[in-house]
Amino acid sequence: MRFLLLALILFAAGCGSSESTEPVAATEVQMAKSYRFDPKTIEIEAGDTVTWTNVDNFTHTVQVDGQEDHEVERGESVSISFDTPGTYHYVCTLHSKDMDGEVIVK
Ligand SMILES: [Cu+2]
Repeated sequence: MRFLLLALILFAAGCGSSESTEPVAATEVQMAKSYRFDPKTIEIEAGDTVTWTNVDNFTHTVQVDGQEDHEVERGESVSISFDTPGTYHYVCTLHSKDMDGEVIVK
């Protein structure tokens, strides 16, 4: 019985780390293999700067709330500051079906 309980807890933890959209307190987002933003939803403080780094094998972009589209080639990164609290939706305009996320500014 104890073993079963432990297995269930490990299973739940495993699920949480892979495809979770729970906000993560972070200012670094990876454009991970393949076609993913990781973590997808982040939570920051007003005035923080978020850096997206492309570690995938393809060029991606970061466009926040329909504003300027930043192209990020393999191995490069882009940094954007958020001064005003709110929830900002961002997307890779090249792969908008697969790649999007949110920045929650407190
Ligand atoms: Cu992309």
